[in-house]
Amino acid sequence: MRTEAYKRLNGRLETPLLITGEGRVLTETMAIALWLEARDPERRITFEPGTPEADRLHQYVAFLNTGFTGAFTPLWVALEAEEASEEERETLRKFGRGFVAKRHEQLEAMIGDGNYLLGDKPTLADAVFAGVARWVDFHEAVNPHDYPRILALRQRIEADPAFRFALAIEDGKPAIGSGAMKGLIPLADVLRETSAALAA
Ligand SMILES: N[C@@H](CCC(=O)N[C@@H](CS)C(=O)NCC(=O)O)C(=O)O
Repeated sequence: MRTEAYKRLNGRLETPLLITGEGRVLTETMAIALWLEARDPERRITFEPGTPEADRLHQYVAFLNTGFTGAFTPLWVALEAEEASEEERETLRKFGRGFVAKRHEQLEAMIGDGNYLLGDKPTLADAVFAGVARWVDFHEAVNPHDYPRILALRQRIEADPAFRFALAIEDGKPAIGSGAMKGLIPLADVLRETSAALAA
């Protein structure tokens, strides 16, 4: 990802990044979420724009993408800042753990009695949640058992065959999905083809 080729697609060198069927590049989680919403007329993972359910979906995705995700920043910096002293790293870790705990308390209070964030079917909000919630294990930021609703939601999503399929693909392991995924293209090929298309 930290290459000149990737930089041409996203100058901020961040994921996620979507290349549409027409070859347009779209970055930023919220923009990609809204792109998906606009292409989900059957409302399998979203709700009809303008309805209270759609507003709540946007609220969840925004909270997860800003406050919840952002809380982990000091922990990532503690891990990645090459010039930081051990004392600075410990300070960052302390603040990071505090921020992550606060956002967990807030999310725990937001979660209702449904099986998923917005009732009884998994939506885009659950997908965004699942992508970030697992950072807790990596950083050992909080004790997951202190947040039983969040833990139960994670376990429910992580048991879903679609989640397990995505995880296997991410890990390069063999997996059988529903057939919706058409294939996996090496990043180098994507970058070469997209950069050439953008330059043309
Ligand atoms: N505002 C961006 C933030 C994206 C972001 O923070 N991506 C992280 C991974 S989830 C990243 O690519 N970090 C690059 C790095 O750490 O080098 C969005 O919502 O898409």
